[in-house]
Amino acid sequence: SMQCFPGLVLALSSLLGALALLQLSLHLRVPSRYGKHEERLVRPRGRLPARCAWFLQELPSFLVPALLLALRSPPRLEPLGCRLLCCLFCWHYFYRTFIYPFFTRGRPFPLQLLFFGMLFCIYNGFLQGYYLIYCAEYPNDWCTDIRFTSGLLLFLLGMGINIHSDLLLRQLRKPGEVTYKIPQGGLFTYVSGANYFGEIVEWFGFAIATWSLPAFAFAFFTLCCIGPRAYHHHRYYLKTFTDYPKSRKALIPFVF
Ligand code: NDX
Repeated sequence: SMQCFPGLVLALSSLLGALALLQLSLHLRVPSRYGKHEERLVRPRGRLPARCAWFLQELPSFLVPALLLALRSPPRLEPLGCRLLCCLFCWHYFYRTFIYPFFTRGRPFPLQLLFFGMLFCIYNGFLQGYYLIYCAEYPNDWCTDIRFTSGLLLFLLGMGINIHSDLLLRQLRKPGEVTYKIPQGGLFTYVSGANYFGEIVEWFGFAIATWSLPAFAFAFFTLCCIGPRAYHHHRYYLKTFTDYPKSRKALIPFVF
């Protein structure tokens, strides 16, 4: 049966950190080509409806850790800390896989990115699940540790912001519509990338609560992946809408 190989965790986490830097260097100046940043003429074919695409892409991030958990011989997650933390990860991806895609009104998603996105979700789902199920060890009172409690609070706050902002974006369109409008309300009052801000807060909260290398690597990847994207969204809005609110920032309220 499976066991913990600390060297494997270190190697996979380092590679995730390296992917984050690669992502940053590739997409700091040019955004990932999906959604409002896709050049229609360059890749007219090879897209999947947003619903299928987001479902397929995010499914492994739910399935892989859930399978690892189911295959684990009992006691599955002896310390309460590990059990709760693995469930938090699965909970987010349950939302992202089984709820978010069924309500999205997004444009068709490029197949090529879907493929890489899926690979990424398999990789990260395995790393986070494997670490929490086979490697993590917490003292019995981890649930009352300041890292666990503050991290959990940040995670919940970030998730709340992320889901609420996803909802506000969705409501900008009627079913079948594909145009872009100025997002209003919630944290969009302060930033163009409110959903991204929520997601980043969420994964840094998760990293603090698990106090683990894999989770910090993933939080860093999230920052490098959707941080620049928030900036590109912001530039797109400023370019497209002359009446775009001047005081709105790109990602972090009042700061950046
Ligand atoms: N999926 C994470 N890199 C990504 C897919 C692409 O979950 O090879 C990262 C994720 C992947 C990426 C993923 C990883 C890196 C990849 C990349 C492809 C290439 C890249 C694999 C896995 C790669 C290397 C080389 C390093 C390996 O029509 P539309 O779609 O624009 O409509 C949108 C709508 N909307 C509006 N509607 C009306 N008016 C407006 N003004 C509107 N603005 C937007 O709202 C959408 O339907 C919806 C949301 O759009 P948007 O653009 O705000 O968010 P989106 O980027 O689509 O993300 C959706 C949610 C969001 O909550 C976000 O926080 C979360 O997913 N997310 C997204 C990306 C990554 C991620 C989380 C994470 O890293 N944790």
